[in-house]
Amino acid sequence: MASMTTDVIAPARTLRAGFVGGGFMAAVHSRAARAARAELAGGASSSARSARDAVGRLGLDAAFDSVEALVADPDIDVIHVCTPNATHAPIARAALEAGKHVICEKPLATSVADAAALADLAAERGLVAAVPFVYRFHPMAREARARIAHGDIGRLVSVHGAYLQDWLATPHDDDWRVDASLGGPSRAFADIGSHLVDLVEFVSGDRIVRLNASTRTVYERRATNVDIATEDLVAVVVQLGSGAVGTLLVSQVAPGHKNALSIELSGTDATVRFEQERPEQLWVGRADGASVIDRDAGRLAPDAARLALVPAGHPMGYQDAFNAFVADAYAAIGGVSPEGLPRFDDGLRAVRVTEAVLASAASGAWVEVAE
Ligand code: SOE
Repeated sequence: MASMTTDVIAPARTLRAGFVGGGFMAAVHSRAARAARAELAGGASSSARSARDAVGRLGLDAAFDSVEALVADPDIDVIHVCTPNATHAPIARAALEAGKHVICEKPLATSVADAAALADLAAERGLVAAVPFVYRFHPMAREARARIAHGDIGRLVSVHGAYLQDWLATPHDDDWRVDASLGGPSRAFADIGSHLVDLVEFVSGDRIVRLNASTRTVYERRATNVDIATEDLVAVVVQLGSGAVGTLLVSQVAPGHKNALSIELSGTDATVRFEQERPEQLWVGRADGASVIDRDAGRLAPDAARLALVPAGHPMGYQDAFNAFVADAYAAIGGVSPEGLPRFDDGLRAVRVTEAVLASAASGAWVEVAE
């Protein structure tokens, strides 16, 4: 068997982690924190009662009556923010002001002004502040990035990305995210388009500089929400700094697609394609034929190999990527600087692109994306 990296970077010391929220994402974060050998010190939620419920389900040490009590606890090192989007900014700000490191769910904030203020505050205080753009932590996404950086595809000419889901595909499907007062003015793009933009920019090493977007709200009424203004789907044409062009399709109403994030980058010599639902492989196309590269650590770039925890043929997935992200964020708290850790600046970047998408959809015009 080929030699392989045995672990992602181990945390330098035992960290004490606190969690805000008790849903699907809090469960994913707490599993990752446990895998990174943190102490799961406690949790807070929208009420003392829901905190007790979340703490019981997630197996945390203590329930805190309020978010204020959690962030004020001097023994807690890092706060994971896993609440509805509109509350991310105030909770992350309170945690940073209390001197805590923060891992905050995306979108980092529901406006550029709030996201920029958070990125500035984290930098001012010298705290680690990370956003879980976890698809960066699939070994084969890193392999695609390493090959592009090495010049293997030639000059980048086009990008083709999609993020398709169907959990809101019928009018009976409903969720807090459709309500702009909880989820923010953008829904599908802020929720999953943000991952797509982050992955395209991370893997390509290029930046979207201009875009033209169309949004659609297919259902303005759902089971409980009415007068829904947030978008179900978005189609975007993009121009990148290098001169490459591309298209992005983001939909939460695409029947049959569960979590179909895919990116395809074509250069003058080759195309690479990564699909999140098939993360064990990378497709590489050339004019004289295509090949499928397996996640075999001994044959991968070092930055991809270090994330390969088990030998090829033993599938890794979403939770592994999440665990690697949290392990790297904790390593950063321990003083190292892991390659490719998504920080609040990257969270801000995604919010900027989201605002440009909404502005373009409203005006019909091309919009420049500010750096
Ligand atoms: C729901 O759309 C969701 O859980 C997103 O919020 C996550 O960021 C994405 O990774 C999977 O889908």
